[in-house]
Order: sequence, then C-alpha cells, then structure tokens
Amino acid sequence: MENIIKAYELARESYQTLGVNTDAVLEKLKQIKISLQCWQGDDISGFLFKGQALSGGIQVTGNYPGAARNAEELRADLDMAFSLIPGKHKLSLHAIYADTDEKADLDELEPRHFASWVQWAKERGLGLDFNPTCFSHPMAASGFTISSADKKVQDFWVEHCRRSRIIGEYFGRELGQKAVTNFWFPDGYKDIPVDREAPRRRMKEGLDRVFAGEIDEEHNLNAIESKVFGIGAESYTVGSGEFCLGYAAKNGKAVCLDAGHFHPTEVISDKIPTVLMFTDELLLHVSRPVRWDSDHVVIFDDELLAIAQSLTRTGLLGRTHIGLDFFDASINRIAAWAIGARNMVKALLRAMLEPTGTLKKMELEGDYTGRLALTEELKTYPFGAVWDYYCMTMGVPVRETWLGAVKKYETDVLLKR
Ligand code: RNT
Ligand code: ZN
Repeated sequence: MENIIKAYELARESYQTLGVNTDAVLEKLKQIKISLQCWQGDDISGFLFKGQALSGGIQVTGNYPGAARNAEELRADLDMAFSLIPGKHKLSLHAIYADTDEKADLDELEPRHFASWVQWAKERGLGLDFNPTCFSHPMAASGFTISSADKKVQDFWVEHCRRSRIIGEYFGRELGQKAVTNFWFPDGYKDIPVDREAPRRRMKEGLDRVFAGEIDEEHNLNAIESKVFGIGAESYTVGSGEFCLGYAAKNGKAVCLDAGHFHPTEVISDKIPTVLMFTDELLLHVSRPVRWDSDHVVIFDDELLAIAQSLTRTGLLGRTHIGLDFFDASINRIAAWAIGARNMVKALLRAMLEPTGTLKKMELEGDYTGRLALTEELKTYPFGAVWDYYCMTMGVPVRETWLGAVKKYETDVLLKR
C-alpha cells in the first residue's frame, strides 16, 4: 500500500512536468460508466427459453464450467465481477434475461418481468441498459426478423422491439439514469440476393413502427447496431453500416458501433467523430474481433487505446455510451468480465493522461516531429502507477490480485453448479 502511494506520487510529478494533473484525471475517470454485457455470464442462453440453440450468426465457443443457470446466479456472478472493476457502472440486459415464472413470449414482455433486475440495480446504484433479443427464437428461423416479407414474422418482431424500448424507458425512469436500448437484427442472406432494396425498405418501415408514439426519450436512448456480415449471412446484411447511420441520423436515433462489425482493416476509433458529427449520441460495443466477429475478451491493445483517445481527445465522451460486447466460454466468465472491463477503464485512464492541448497545438502548427516524439515518449510514462493507485483508492484489487478472488469464487461457487 505504501509503495503504491510512493509510486503514485512520483508518477504525479512526472505527469506534472507535462502539465497533466493526475488527481483531476482520476476524479474525471470516476464519472465514466461502462455497461457490462450480461450475456458473458451464461453464453447468451438467457432464462426465457431454456435449451434454445443460439442463432443469428453469432457463436460462443468453449465449455468452461460454472455458467450461471438463473437470474440469482447471474446476479451473484455480476456482484463478484463488479467488485473487481473500479467505479460505478451499468449492466446491459438482453430480453431473454427476463426474470419471471410466467410463460411470456418476446412479444408479451413487460417491464414487470424485469422488476427483480431493477430492484437489484437500485440497491447497488447501477444503471441498466436493454436489448431486444432478435435471434435464438423460432420466429427468427428464416434468417429474417423485422425485415421479413412474412407479415406475421415482421409483426412479431415489431411488437417485441416496441415493448423493448418501453422496458428501456422503465429502467431509465426507475433508476434515474438514462438507459440505452440497442437494436441489432441478424437479418441477411447467405448467398447473393437479387433484391438488395426491399429487405432494407421493410426494415425501415418496421423500425418506424417500433418508434411510433415514442414519448419518453429522456429516460431511454434507442440505438441501432450495424453489421457487415454474420455466419450464415455472408453475402448480404440488411442492417448495414449505411443503413443504420442513415436511419439514425434521419430519425434522431443513435448508432451502435461494434468493433467487430466492419471489414478487418476498418476501425471504429476512426468512425466515432464522424458518426457523432451527424448524430447526438453514440453507443459503443467494445469487442475484439480475431479474424472475424469473434467477440474475444477485450485486451489492452492499440485499437482499445485509440477508441479511448477518440473520446477523451474530443468533447465526445459525454455523448458516448460505452458498452462491452464479448463472450468467451473457454475461460472463467467472471475473469472475462474483469479483464475486459478493467482494460476499458485502464485505456480511458491512459488516454486521459496525455497533454492533449500541447499535442493538438503541435499538430496545428505542423510540428509533426514533435507530435511523433511526444506521443512515443508518453508510452513509457508511469501510467501503471496511476492505475494501481486508482484501483487501491476505489477499493478494488490492485494488479493481478483480483485473480485470487476469482479462483476462490470458482472453487466455492462455480464448480458446485
Ligand atoms: C451481434 C451483435 C450483438 C450481440 C449481442 C448479444 O453480432 O454484436 O450486439 O453480440 O446483442
Ligand atoms: Zn454488438
């Protein structure tokens, strides 16, 4: 503990020479919320339709023991995960995580089916976000949901989505923190379509119906997530990048940028400022695609830092909602949450510990030599000491000591499931 403080004090001095106030940075960092994805805890199984296979072109691989089997277990696991992540954050729920004994289908869900989650979040001061589940359901068997040409199928998903944003509004109102409801549709064709227009028209019309009569945008923000392709929908995706950006910009919705939903050399860090130039708010699904949209656990890599820099070097952090979207069943699921979320916070800290004003000035004046020299030297500044100090003062484990707590929980709880 003493060493952590000593190291922090030296680090503070180092950053001071650059004009960076580490104490002020940590105060600001405390305010940033990360939305943890509930689905990492049980491989996107949910509780509504037990045994239903995962569909929609996404895949969870691995069979690590201990996945949560019900809401109570998932909440216990989340409590454990949150205790390892500095700060007060949010939880993102999918519709299939409704906690109810009733037999309710997706087009029958109501806020009351999520009352236990709201109660739990209230007790902990957490926020909640929401997602309609437009996959893993017989009505999604054709590969099309809201853009289906079958009226019955489309109506079903419109109703599910309409109810979803009402559940999001309920979360926001109850918890006094705006919820984000994110709409992602797997709709697409495996092989080359003849008509690339009609499904998009149907998706647009479906969304218009979902958002008709929307009244309470103060408590809920609606976001639409694009994707370039999915497994089984390799040739055509209805909800493409242009579709979602166009729809959001024109209709006052937000775009959701998922790090794994673009061509392999495209990065969302570069899209953030552009998208926010034409929309008011933004949702991120921070993920790590390895060769495809594989949803690996987020690591502390260059793109994660670049995402953080896109937010902190601009005034865009306040208009961005940071959500995580990875699911790995080959490792301890709580460790996956802890690693990914700690890395997200760490990247934000690292991005905030730079003399952005000085760098921007160099850039404007054409001093590219200075810009490169300083950004490179910054990489070996004692940022780890600031991170350790932050963890310590926020009451969460410092460095890898969190792993011991997870291992113990694994023995005591997970392996007994
Ligand atoms: C799928 C999307 C979507 C899902 C979650 C479970 O490619 O990224 O966000 O991962 O809704
Ligand atoms: Zn996503």
